[in-house]
Amino acid sequence: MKRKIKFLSFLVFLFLLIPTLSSCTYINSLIRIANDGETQKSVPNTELTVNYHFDDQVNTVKTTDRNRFEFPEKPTKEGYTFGGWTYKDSYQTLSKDDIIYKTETSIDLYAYFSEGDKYHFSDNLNYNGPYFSKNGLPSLGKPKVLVVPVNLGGSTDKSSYTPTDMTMIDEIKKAFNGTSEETGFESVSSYYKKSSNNKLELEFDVVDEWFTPKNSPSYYEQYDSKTDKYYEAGAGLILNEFIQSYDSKYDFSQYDYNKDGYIDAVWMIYNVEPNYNDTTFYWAYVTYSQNTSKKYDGCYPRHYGFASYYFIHEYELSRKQRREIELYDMSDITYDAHTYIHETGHLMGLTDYYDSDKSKGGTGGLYGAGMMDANQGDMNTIDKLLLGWIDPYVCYTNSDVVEFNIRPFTETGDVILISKNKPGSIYNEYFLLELYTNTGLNSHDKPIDLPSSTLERIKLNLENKRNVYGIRLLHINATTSDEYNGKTYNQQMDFVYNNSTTRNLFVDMIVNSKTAYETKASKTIVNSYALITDIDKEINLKTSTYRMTNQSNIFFNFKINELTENNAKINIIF
Ligand SMILES: [Ca+2]
Ligand SMILES: [Ca+2]
Ligand SMILES: [Ca+2]
Repeated sequence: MKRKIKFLSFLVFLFLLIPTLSSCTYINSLIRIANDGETQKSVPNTELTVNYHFDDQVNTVKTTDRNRFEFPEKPTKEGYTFGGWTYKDSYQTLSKDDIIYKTETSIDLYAYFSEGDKYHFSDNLNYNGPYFSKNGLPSLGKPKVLVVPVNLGGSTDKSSYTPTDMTMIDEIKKAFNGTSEETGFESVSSYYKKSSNNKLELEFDVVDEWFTPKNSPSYYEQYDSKTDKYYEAGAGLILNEFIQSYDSKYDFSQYDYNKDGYIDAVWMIYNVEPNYNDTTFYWAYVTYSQNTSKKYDGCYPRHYGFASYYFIHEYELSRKQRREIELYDMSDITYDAHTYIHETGHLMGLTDYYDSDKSKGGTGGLYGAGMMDANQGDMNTIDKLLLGWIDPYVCYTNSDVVEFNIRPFTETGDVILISKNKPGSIYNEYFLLELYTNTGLNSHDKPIDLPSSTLERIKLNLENKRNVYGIRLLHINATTSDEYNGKTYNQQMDFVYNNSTTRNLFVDMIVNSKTAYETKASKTIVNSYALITDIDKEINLKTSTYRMTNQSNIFFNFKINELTENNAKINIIF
């Protein structure tokens, strides 16, 4: 659900052992490299000379027909991994299209090598993850997802929209499938394509009419808190009604991308304003139906998202309702998909990282940073690792390689996973170290004038100035529990730790202040201390008061040998 309150429905769902997840609010980005192919241009009809630089050698290749251009065979180098061809002093790995459309007739390309091996973990949320993500939305490939406009009677404020207008459906289409330019930030689809570096291309089929459930809206709203032989939220009833009545029109098996017998996900967008005072029904959330009474085209309906159409215009909505202040500038967003993007993260099994229960659990966390915390910016390192989008460098005590050259995480996926012992799985305790930059998907969601406390919270790495960069270090404990449905059931998933109620957190950002004087962050406010930028100085973690989950000291220090907005040279010291 959205950040806000969540609390109410959170408890209800938790009690009934129904996984419900959450959402929040915003993003947008300066697209450093827009590769969407929106600009139609033709391949120049000129010969192309490419000088390939590899160590001290230069290999020149001429191509007469640019359409037949191919990169040469990958160069090899002992102890290194070839990461692609780039321009000089650039971290942008180039594609064929990046080259052939160039108007220049001669180009110099440089081989990019990473030191040490990247490590591909075979486990991820969809296959080996916690219970919630089972039978959910795949995070790799090209799944298709149905989006159902649901008529629940319409807006309470009809001044600007007719509640079952086709215009609204067109806007839903923009929010889910639109381009960066059309939305002002990203659509759900364009966001995930960028964030996953093309590993996830979601296509949303938006139903071209409003589906009206057979009972009155209040029936579903009230049903939400009732139990049955299986638990079903009111929105789940609507889902099942829809599937039943559209069975003849749709082959639902096309929405089961991973062929596990469950429709991967269904989004329902209703035409009533969200209720900021009671977030149990008219809100944004993700959960699943437990109704397995009938298969449709060989599939059960299962995971679904439920959210108001009006989140597309939350900027106007929140100003009007004075309930949720904007955390950053949304005035340039035409169709705001932040809420749907966050919730779609839940459909793939990601959890919320904000603290939904202040009375319990440890302090710290991400302080608002990231899409699964305050609905802003790119997904974090841990998210992309869980979703199977990145291959980290792995470094552990006794590693051969302890020096790494990493490029901006948001644009390249470069990250160092630092573990005490050689990790066999991502479901473990470790640290993730990245070069954070406020570029790409991190570039839009910058703070606006807010009450100072909120501003401080959200300012984290997102100062409204150019070229914010530095090292971000996250402490992760992604241990899973076997006891789903049991006593150790935590939050909505069978991860042992979460960022709301457990003493040790699932993900905790190591900020300067923590290494200096805090055990676990006792402060919930951090600002410019969020990024570590000290060069040529050993960052002393081993003797800090910060503790691992088992209360032992941190097992490594590190040193930043070089730091620019394009790359960082990091030395891990065990
Ligand atoms: Ca059918
Ligand atoms: Ca499926
Ligand atoms: Ca808490």
